[in-house]
Amino acid sequence: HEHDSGRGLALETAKPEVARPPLFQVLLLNDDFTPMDFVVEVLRSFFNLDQEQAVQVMLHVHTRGRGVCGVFTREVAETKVTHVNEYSRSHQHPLLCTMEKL
Ligand code: NFA
Repeated sequence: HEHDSGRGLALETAKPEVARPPLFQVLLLNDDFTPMDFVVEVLRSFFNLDQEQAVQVMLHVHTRGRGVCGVFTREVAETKVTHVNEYSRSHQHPLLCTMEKL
């Protein structure tokens, strides 16, 4: 019978490297209509930011046009985008959430 795996001693003992999944930024886009308090509430409830972080990100989006809410794997990012956009629409606000590969 054959018992040699053929990998050899060096590879047999090597640390198993685990592939890191691609990461995606989730962003909010500025608009002229969504209330600042609503954006802060979104950042706190969907992205787990505290009040100070949420106000900082909201003001960054307000002044620069767009800003990063967080960095996630693909499925988590897609779910955040869908939930934030459905929540904004359900409150009749035009706030837009998007994602971009890092
Ligand atoms: N620009 C919006 C306002 O002046 C606030 C806002 C900030 C909207 C961040 C969207 C994103 N009411």
